[in-house]
Amino acid sequence: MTRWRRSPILAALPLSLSLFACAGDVGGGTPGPDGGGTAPDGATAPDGGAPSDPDAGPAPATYPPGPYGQTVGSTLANRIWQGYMDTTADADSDPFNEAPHQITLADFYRGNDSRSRLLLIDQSAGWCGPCQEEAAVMATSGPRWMPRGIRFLTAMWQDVEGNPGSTDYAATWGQMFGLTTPVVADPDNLAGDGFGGKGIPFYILVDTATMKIVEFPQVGIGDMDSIFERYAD
Ligand SMILES: [Ca+2]
Repeated sequence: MTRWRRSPILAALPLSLSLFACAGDVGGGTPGPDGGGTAPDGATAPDGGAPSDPDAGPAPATYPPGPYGQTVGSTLANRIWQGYMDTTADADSDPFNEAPHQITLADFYRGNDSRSRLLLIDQSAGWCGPCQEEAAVMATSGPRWMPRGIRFLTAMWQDVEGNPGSTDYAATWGQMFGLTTPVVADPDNLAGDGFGGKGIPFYILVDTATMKIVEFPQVGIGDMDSIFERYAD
């Protein structure tokens, strides 16, 4: 898998993507991520009798205790983003026809998602060609593996011009590649900073039973099937 160094290389930008991003900018000025208020933490289940029922709505988030770290084998500290993940607000599996909302690592922890087995965090940037290729792979890999407990989270570090990722751009990215997996804005580099990765896309595999880092894969998503199979239902 090709990785790009962590700096924008605008000259290599495909024209189609550039035009798409420009079109997306026209409608700028939408509310920032902080105005949300749709955090899942306070959601109440429709009945109190089946807390483990995945259809009962999000239970109060729990998360493994520390100590936390950022190396293989360490427990990853919980992280909070704003972005898109399909909810039970509608019957489809499109994350992007709903308002942006808070998404945390706790959402993928098996204590809160009983079907969850493994999480692939993919930090990408709009200017990164290999990130675009990998997003196209995720569009098919996601629906294939999600039913077997493999979870995916794309964190958009920067947009196509190297600006900090926004929820608007997270939606642009997800819709551009037809993703059904969550996409968040990562302007603070929470999915990259501190892990020692020098290239992008940057991947972190997390065992969601413990939220411990399994590895930082050096291969593309299309070559992760054998890893997924080890954890899948
Ligand atoms: Ca939806």
